[in-house]
Amino acid sequence: MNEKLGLPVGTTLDRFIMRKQEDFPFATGELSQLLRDIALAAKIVNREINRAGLLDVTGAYGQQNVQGEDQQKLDVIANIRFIRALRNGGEVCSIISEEEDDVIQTGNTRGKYIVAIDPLDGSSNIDVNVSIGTIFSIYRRISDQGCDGTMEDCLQSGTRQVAAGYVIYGSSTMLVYTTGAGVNGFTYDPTLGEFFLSHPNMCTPKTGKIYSINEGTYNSFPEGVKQYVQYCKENEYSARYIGSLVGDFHRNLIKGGIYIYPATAKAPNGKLRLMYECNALAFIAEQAGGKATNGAQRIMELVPTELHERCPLFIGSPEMVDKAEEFLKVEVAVS
Ligand code: P6P
Repeated sequence: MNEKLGLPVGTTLDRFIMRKQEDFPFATGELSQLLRDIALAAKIVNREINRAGLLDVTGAYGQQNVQGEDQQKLDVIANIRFIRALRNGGEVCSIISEEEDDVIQTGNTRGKYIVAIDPLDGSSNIDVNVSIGTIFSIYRRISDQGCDGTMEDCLQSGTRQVAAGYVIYGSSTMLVYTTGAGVNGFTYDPTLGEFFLSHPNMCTPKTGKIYSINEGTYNSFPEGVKQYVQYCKENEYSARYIGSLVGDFHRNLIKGGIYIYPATAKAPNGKLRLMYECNALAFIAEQAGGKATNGAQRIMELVPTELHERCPLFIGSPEMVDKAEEFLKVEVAVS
């Protein structure tokens, strides 16, 4: 009985960040503080999501974002929470948000970092209690401190990310992030208001039997994607698609699988956004041993030209992404 008394509660996110900072002798703590600012906003958004049915925060906000998508009330709330946390934290000079047409200048002209964020992805699922998420990328500014961030600061390739991650508001709330030295997952304990390390050194299986794609748009898929979907059916893979990228990605990261959002008739460049969805998850996937491409090129090597540009996404277990690309190459060869 005695051995059960006083068991350690585990490693908090704060302590983990501080320990990792010690691994970077020249680290001055700004990135650590920035990660804490994101975690704080995630705790606040988590609280509002968990009470969504009790507060008047479900349903449509009544406006569309720059993407022409109907904003949900929680989209707007999450956007406010993350922008406020990043502005007040002082480490970020500029923010690219799915919910904002233009770059948000925080006024922190000494801030060394840029954040690209989807404050609440999959928000159409809020009203039906399906997992949703926040996705973020962190870049170091290129321009000198002392002024607002520039467009060059904002439009950097994914290979220049210094950190990236997501929060999944699901059966439990988790924050999963990388600074380029592996992927670690933290589970939120609302009774203590802390994230605790629960998934150290996350590695994705090299292959799997789960494929995630919206087959409702099958008829307009590129031929190679149609061939790969048929290959999955012939091999009796499991089709798992919940309409929430973070939920599908997180499941596939742990169990092995592939998520595909290809070019379609309705979305000729795919639906997902390069700066604040694809790059962040590509960094996580690669750091966990996975792969992320647009069907031909590594996502993180794509050179962005617009804040809200879209790209096709093939992401997950490396052998599954390779197999999908084999079918796409055959399509190109015969076309
Ligand atoms: P569709 C949510 O809007 C989202 O950006 C992702 O979270 C999700 O995977 C995808 O779009 C769903 O799109 O066209 O299949 O409904």
